[in-house]
Amino acid sequence: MKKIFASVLAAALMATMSLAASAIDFTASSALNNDIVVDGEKDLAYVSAAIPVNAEAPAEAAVGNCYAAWDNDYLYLYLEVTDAVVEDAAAVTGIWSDDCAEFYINLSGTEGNITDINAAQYTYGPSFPAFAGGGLHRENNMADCLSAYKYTDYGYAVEIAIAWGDEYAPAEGEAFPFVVGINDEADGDPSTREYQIFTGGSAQSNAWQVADAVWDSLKLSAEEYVEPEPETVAEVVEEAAAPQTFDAGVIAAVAAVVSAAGYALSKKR
Ligand SMILES: [Ca+2]
Ligand SMILES: [Ca+2]
Ligand SMILES: [Ca+2]
Repeated sequence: MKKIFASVLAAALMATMSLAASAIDFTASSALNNDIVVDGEKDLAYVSAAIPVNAEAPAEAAVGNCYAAWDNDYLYLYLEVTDAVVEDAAAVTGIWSDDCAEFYINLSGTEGNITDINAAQYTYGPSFPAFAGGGLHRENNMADCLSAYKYTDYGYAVEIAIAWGDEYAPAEGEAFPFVVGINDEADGDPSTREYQIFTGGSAQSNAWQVADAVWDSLKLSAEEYVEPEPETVAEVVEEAAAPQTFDAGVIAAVAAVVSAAGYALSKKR
């Protein structure tokens, strides 16, 4: 009897754990005090932890790391995709069966079909002339969104800025349902998709239709890029001396003396 109870308990625990594992909390850094340029290059303002897009991915599938940031106008998303074979621009037919990324947001505060609530799927890939996807938020705000891509030695990178729209006011500490997916065309036939990999795994494969509780989430944090401290006197002296033929020991000694003098001076004041 005890044994049965223990195994039932274990099963219940496993179910709880797998449920918890299906929705992941991610973070967007603040770009309120830093500029982001939507150009396919990773800006310094993307300081929050990478959002891995690799759940349940077979070894040969395209996977990626996404970085998110926010300001009062946009949600910025920069995604580096490792894709062994990225189709030529000429082969792109432009929809979900090609090499591209899918970014999902639900700003409605409720669950439902993404065509009925303030939610969206923004689909974008290398050589895409515009966003594909769906949802009410996309319909209302696509004209104000920005996008860029570049091909890289590991695959490609895409960067998009999703305009928040009139119905959502971003604020530090706010969180909303969010998913990232990667479509991978891998067999030379752009009419078929070989892999589709999400942040939350196969639980997200219906995200293109329904925004529900299995979506992951994104929190707008206060984390931000901070300029490094100005160089110390010792570092400036060291740099100025570097191209010359002075002995390194002499330079270090001079730097130490200057630094010590500065310290003594500041102590006297
Ligand atoms: Ca950029
Ligand atoms: Ca591919
Ligand atoms: Ca294919």
